[in-house]
Amino acid sequence: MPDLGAFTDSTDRIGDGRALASRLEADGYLFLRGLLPRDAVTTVRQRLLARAAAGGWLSAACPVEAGIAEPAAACKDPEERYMRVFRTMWADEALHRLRTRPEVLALFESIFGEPVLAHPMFVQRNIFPVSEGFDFTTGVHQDRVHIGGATSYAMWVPLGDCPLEKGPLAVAAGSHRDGILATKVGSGAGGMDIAVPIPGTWVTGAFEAGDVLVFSDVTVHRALPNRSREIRQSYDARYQPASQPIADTNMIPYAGTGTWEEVYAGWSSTEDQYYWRALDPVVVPLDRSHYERRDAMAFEMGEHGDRSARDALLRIVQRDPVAAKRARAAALVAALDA
Ligand SMILES: O=C(O)CCC(=O)C(=O)O
Repeated sequence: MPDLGAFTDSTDRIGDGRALASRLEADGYLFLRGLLPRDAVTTVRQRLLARAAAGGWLSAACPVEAGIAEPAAACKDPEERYMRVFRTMWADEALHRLRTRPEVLALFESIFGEPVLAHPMFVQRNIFPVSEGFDFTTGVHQDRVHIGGATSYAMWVPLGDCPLEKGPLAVAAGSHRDGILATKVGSGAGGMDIAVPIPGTWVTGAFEAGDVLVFSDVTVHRALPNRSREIRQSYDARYQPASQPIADTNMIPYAGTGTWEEVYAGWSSTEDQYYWRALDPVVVPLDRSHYERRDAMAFEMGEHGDRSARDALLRIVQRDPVAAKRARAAALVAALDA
């Protein structure tokens, strides 16, 4: 682990909400071993691997349960060849239920001292190994600018064991104390990079199935490169006190996976569907000011032929609600690629 320290293990604080909250407040993260039952996690892993195999993502020479990637199939969100397989994974009912297991809700309720809202939207990631022509390692970022709403906390969960070479998450401990850091157009999450020196101390660790990492929406984090032969599968879900506002973008299914009706269509039971309705969340518009700044910068850079604006422009094409903006960004991407 060159340049990276080891996570502080907070497992012995589970059940003591005050102790967990004070560690979270001090370090900006909690590393908890065995919060989830190993077999619940590995069951979801097998379900998703079956879909990965059906989609041609896994080496035909190895057993499906080994999760060995087929290098020629390497793809990433939001390419259509990724989305074709991913859509079926994101809709998996056992995956959805893992996020709202009693152990998880009890953990956050003990920290918040009130009922917890698990965000309906969450991310499931399938990271192919790094190769000469492929690298989809998550760059350095904070979540707040993308998640909005009131303060929320992510839980990052690898679906299976995740040794260091398979690319687990790393956090900059203490980086949350500086709040939202300035961003600039870049190739990081959402076409943005952090524009200032990263505060705090980088830490990481090897995960076993069932281990989880909790961190605040202003804790700076990134992934390590996946240098294994396996696809690194994980999910990151977000949680907040149920009384606090949530941004509208967290109330809909992950981009490109359809409507809730479509997501739920293949489920064997209606249990846990629309679970958030009982909490009657206060929904507010996403604060788009960070994206607006990124977009103004990206348009100007794109118009000057600066290719480093390409990721941000693509993001506008994929996700911006305004059609005219999407068209302007698409024209600039085409011009940069010409
Ligand atoms: O899993 C990854 O590669 C990135 C996860 C992440 O950025 C997050 O949980 O916010």
